[in-house]
Amino acid sequence: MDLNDALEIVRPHLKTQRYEHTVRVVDTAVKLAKQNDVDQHQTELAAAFHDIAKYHPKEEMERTISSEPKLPKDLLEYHHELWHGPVGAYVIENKYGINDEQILNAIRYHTTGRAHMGTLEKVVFLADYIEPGRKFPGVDEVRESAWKDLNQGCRHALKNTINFLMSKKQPIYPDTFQAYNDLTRYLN
Ligand code: DGI
Ligand code: FE
Ligand code: FE
Ligand code: FE
Repeated sequence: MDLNDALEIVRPHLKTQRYEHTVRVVDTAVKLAKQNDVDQHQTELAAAFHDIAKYHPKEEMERTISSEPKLPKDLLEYHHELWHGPVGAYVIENKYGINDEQILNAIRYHTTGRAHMGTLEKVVFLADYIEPGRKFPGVDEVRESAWKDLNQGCRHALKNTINFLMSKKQPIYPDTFQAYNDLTRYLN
């Protein structure tokens, strides 16, 4: 499967603006991958598929999470925005036959991050945050750190997300804190 096959598969799952976001994430992720010695083909597939479940019906995602033993049940206690990563990885593996664990993990953890992310996971996580269409407050500073250092960029994006969620009095998924703590322990 190449990038064009992946984009053709994902396109009907998305609205136009989400598809355009996906194409920009691919482009940004490939640039980050080149700087960080990550395989381009894996990067293209992970980025192309990362939001495949974004518009899948909530009820369907809830059923998948409840019935699939490998999916963490605690997701159901958190905002449904967090479901499309793990469910997307499940769909990609079971419906489209992709069994590259690095690609699946990059899709699975693209929203929350987690402790001990692999380099491909970091690339997709950060590309999703900094792609040129993003207008979050503080995103330019994250862009600057991202191009200097992948780990600093990820920590910066996590910090902004945690601050943003706290300011809205939203619960924060444990993987998000663990991703932040993990990066903070080995960065200064
Ligand atoms: O799917 P995208 O919009 O491209 O981006 P994404 O998958 O990173 O989703 C971003 C949304 O997820 C954004 O509204 C913030 C939210 N989010 C990220 N981490 C957490 C979170 N929401 C909660 N409640 N808890 C988290 O830890
Ligand atoms: Fe997403
Ligand atoms: Fe994200
Ligand atoms: Fe995205």
